[in-house]
Amino acid sequence: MAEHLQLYLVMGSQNCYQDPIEVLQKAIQGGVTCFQYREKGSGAKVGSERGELGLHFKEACHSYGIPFIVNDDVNLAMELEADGVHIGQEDGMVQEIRSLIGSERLLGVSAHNVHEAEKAIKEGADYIGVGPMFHTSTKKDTEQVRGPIVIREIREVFPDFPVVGIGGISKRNAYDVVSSGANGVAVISAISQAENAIIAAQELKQEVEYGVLTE
Ligand code: 3NM
Repeated sequence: MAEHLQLYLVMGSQNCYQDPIEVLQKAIQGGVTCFQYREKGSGAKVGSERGELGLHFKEACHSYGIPFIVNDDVNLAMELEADGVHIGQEDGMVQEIRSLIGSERLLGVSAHNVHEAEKAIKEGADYIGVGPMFHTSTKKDTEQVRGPIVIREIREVFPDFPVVGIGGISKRNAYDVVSSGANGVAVISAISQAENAIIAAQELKQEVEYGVLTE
């Protein structure tokens, strides 16, 4: 799991200035190792269009051999035969979601501090997403920014559990997140709104690799 978290792209059509499928394909070519379909917020597709786009995303992920995870929506994840689901603190009980998706699918959980991390891990998460690392304008209802220090705090208690940082991460600060102990970085805008998603992913990947070396 930890390897998949190196460069994790989270995205829906509402995050893109260019064709979302092309953005995803380029991002994977540039080095993205995992993808989360997060069709959410203003301008997001609903109903059958949401499902159809998800299917295209899944095909793109699988043609390059990376996991396809669905944000929040267990029904959509099952319908699309996704590789996993990612849930927030408010999206339901970890154990309950686990019983719905089975042991084969991945379950990611957002955590904002050591306490939430501990709970998610004990309840059976496969990885945790910790944020916000930095200020972000992409998600409006984030918790207070405490930065990569939270990753260090979680690492002290769970030295080996798969952890990815999220929130305001760019090529300028990805190194700080990984050198603090995260297995990788999760981004929305740094790739989805880049002029060239291939280059954006390559540059981020380089910072992650550098961070892993000096951790
Ligand atoms: N979750 P960007 S921050 C989806 O803190 C999400 O849990 C967050 O977008 C959290 O990479 C965030 O554009 C948005 O800052 C990340």
